[in-house]
Amino acid sequence: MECHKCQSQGQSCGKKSRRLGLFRKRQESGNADVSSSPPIALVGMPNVGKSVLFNALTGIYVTVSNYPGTTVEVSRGLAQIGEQTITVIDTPGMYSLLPISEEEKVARDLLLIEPVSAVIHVVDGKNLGRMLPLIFQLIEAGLPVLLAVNMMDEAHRWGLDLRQDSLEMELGIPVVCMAAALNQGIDELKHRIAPFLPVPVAMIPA
Ligand SMILES: Nc1nc2c(ncn2[C@@H]2O[C@H](COP(=O)(O)OP(=O)(O)OP(=O)(O)O)[C@@H](O)[C@H]2O)c(=O)[nH]1
Ligand SMILES: [Mg+2]
Repeated sequence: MECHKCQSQGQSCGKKSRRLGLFRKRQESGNADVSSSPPIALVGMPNVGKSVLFNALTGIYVTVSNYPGTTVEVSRGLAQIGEQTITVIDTPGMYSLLPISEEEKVARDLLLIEPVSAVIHVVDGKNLGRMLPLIFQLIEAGLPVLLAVNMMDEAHRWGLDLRQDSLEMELGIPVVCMAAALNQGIDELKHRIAPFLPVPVAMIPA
């Protein structure tokens, strides 16, 4: 996989992605958890752009570690959302909250066992219908979900458009259209995440 950062700047440095350990510096597990707020989790089906979005949201340092008791790698990094620095977790691709593979089980456990401030469900804007069952499962599970409709650059090329307001009304959750690989929609996504985060203690009036 090529370096997403350079692709998003319209260049190609020829580097391979962080997943191969060459793009970002690895740290020992735990160093990135400077935020006291529960993390934000990126979830969604395989190949929808979760890791590209993770790279766009997080800084230089990420931790990559095996989920306890498994061989499944989970990346954690820090994102600046408004005043807060918060941990973001990039989860393995999942089709359903009812897991079949080990990867899906890890993604499910990351969502349901530990508290999360927000869940960003990343979907492919070209195949929204296919993604709907998981959207409903996440909402029904009572998770604090935002929908990131990614790959809208390709969707537009296919002549598809999305009525963001209508979708928000129908689903009752925030919806952001984006193209993470082109760095489009990242700021709006951060803006929509902010209300999900606990107010930092220092900002609560005495
Ligand atoms: N055109 C376009 N391609 C994108 C966009 N976001 C991601 N991609 C491409 O989609 C492919 C998959 O991206 P990943 O970030 O690896 O997807 P993922 O969801 O992390 O996949 P898994 O880790 O396998 O679950 C890559 O080739 C990306 O370059 C986008 O907004 N537009
Ligand atoms: Mg990924």
